[in-house]
Order: sequence, then C-alpha cells, then structure tokens
Amino acid sequence: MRREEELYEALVERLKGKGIDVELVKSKLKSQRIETPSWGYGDSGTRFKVFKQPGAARNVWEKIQDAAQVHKFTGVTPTVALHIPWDKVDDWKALRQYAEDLGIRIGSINPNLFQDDDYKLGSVCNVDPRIRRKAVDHMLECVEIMKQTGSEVLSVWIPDGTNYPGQGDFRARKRWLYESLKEVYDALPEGSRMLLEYKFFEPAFYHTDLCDWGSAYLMAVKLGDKAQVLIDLGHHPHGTNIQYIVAWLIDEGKLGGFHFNSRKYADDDLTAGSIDPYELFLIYNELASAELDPDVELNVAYMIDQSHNIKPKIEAMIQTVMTLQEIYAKALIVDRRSLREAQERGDVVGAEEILKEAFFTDVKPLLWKVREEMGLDPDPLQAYKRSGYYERICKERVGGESTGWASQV
Ligand code: PSV
Ligand code: MN
Repeated sequence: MRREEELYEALVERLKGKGIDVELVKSKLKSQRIETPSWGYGDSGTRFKVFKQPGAARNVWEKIQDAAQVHKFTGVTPTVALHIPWDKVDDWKALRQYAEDLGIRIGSINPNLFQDDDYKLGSVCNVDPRIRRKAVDHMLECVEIMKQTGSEVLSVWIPDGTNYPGQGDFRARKRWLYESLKEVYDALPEGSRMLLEYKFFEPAFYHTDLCDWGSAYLMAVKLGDKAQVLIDLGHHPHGTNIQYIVAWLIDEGKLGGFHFNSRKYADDDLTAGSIDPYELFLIYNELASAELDPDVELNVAYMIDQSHNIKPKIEAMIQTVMTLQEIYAKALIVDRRSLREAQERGDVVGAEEILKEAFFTDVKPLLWKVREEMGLDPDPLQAYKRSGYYERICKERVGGESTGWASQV
C-alpha cells in the first residue's frame, strides 16, 4: 500500500472511532465552493508603490484565464468575481461565453464607489444629490451586468465616511444610504441577492457609514430578504470575535457572504489563514456546525478578497484555496456530539480540547483522497508549478496597460 493510502486509512479509522461520518465529510469537501476575485490576478500594490509582476493579468480576459487555471488545479473555484469598471467590456455575452468555454462562470459583481473624483466626499452618502444619483446609477448599471452575465450576487461595499468631526451629518447620511440601496435593491434580478460589506475604517478615518456588522445588519433587515451581510475578515478592529458575529448572523438568516483574507495590522489583504489559522478554524467551526444542523438554512457566498502585492498571484490564490480546504476539513471533523456533552457537563477544559484536537489533526491525507476521487492532482500547488503556465504567461503578456488597482481604472 502507498504511504498516502496508509495515512488515509489510519485517519479514517481514528475518525470513525469518534463517530464521524467520513463519507459525509468527504462529500462536503467535494462540494465546497470558493469564488476567486478578478482583481487578485492583476497588478496591485499599496498607496506607496505598485510593483509590477511578470505575467500578471492585464485585462478581464486574462484574469478569467488565470481564474480558470486555479479551478483546473483545485476543482473548487468555478466562479470569478468581477469589479466594475475595472473589468468592464462592451460585450458581456461574449465575456460570459469566454468564461464558460474555459470551464468557469462569472460570479459576484462588485460596484466601485471609491475611485471617481466625484466621490471625494462620498458616493451614496454625499451631500450632493447629483453625486448620489451617479453612485446609484453605477450600481444599477452593475445590476444590468448581473442580468447579462448570469450573476446572482451584487456585492456592495460602501466606502463612504468622513475624516473630521463636523464634516457630515450622520443621520442624514444614514437616510441617503438607505434610499440609495433601496432603489438598487428594488431593481435586483429575480433570484439574486445584495450583500452588504462593512468596514470600520479606511478610506475614511473619522467615521464610516457602514462600519460594522450591526449597521450592515440593520440595513439588510430594512431592505428585505434579498439583502444579507458580507463579512470581510480584514474589516474589524483588532481582537474582534468574528466567529461570534458569524454565529449571530447565521441564526438570524442574514449571513450572505465572506471575503476571505487575513491581516496583521489593518486591511492588508494578506493570504487567508497566514496570520491566525486558529481564528479561521473557529470561524469555520461555526459554519460547519450550522451546515451540519438540519434545522439551519444557509446560503453563503464564499469569496476570496486578496490582492497579492508581492506573492506570485496564481500561486498565492491556489495556496489560499488549499488553506480554506484544509481549515474547512478540520472544522468538519470536530466531534460535535462529545462537544455538546462537554458543554452540558460544564466541562470547560474538555470542550476546548475537542476543538483543539480537530484543529491539530493532520487532515492532508483526507484532502489527498478527496482530490484523487475528484480526478485532480493531490497537490494542486505543485501541479500548477509544474504545468508551465506561469512561464507561458510571462512570455506572452508583455507590454500593454493594466486594468485594476494598478491603473486606477
Ligand atoms: C474594500 O476594502 C474591499 O474589501 C471591498 O470588498 C472592495 O471591493 C475590495 O476591497 C477591493 O479590493
Ligand atoms: Mn472585501
């Protein structure tokens, strides 16, 4: 027997001994879906410098090519998120077809309300009705794009806020925010959703209009069933218990989506799980616990929101996807029956140990088996590196302008 097979058999034996349904865990891992962001494939940087990378995608067509590569090697990333106007094209039907021919689909549509000179003092919360109109019209344009691309998610991040006390009227801005979102909400295509992403600071530094899960939740409730909250892991003050927010939003039926990334200091868009994998595990633990509960209805769009400023972009994306698979697997093998019993006994140490045991279990043999059964290479990162794709795009993608963070267009 091969060593991988032996390790897999030993793990299965151990998990079965704890009453874990290994086939269920494997089927959950096979049906895991993660959306990658078009902007993660193009050049990006900080406000100090964009370091251009050889082979980086220059336009949406090349971004889709790269997203398709990530799906080819991981098998779990069949959709790509677009950012408008960075990814704007004349013929949406052609773009949709192009993606489908490469084996993927267009996922969420992300309006951009932060890179137009008119938005200096805000978009939908701007004191000037002309600018508020422009921002709403841009979101309505994104709704049209959803219809043409078959997208079911409008992912809205409102960057509005103020930099100084007295600069704006909080209550008036709140009403403008709601009115604007309501007009867009009412135009959403049948069967689609609006996800509201909050962020506590940046680009504004004194206050932000949609700053936390409470404000996003409130807006989502006022708007209606098609509006839900999106959690971007980089958008909280230090020390925030994100897993608790996850649990509350799930329980209220208002958790709609995730932007996976990681951060050390601020919204750095670092690789998910790179700074605190245990935090990511505790977040996934809440998700897995709800998924395995027959009384809970969940419809969560799992998306990556990362800009790979110094890592090779496709490698970084595959690394992220593999991390999300590994952490999800660890959450799926938590011994939930023993955990509940420990909680009922008031056994604090025992309960915590159950979580730690799952977290520290090496689930790689399980993922190896799952990938083999999916007809994939068990090591997507190495398989991609061997494929020669990177060398090819470095030769082919020379010159030309980039769309996205690097160009600000
Ligand atoms: C804002 O920081 C954000 O998280 C939003 O999701 C934007 O769409 C994205 O980053 C742009 O990179
Ligand atoms: Mn985000």
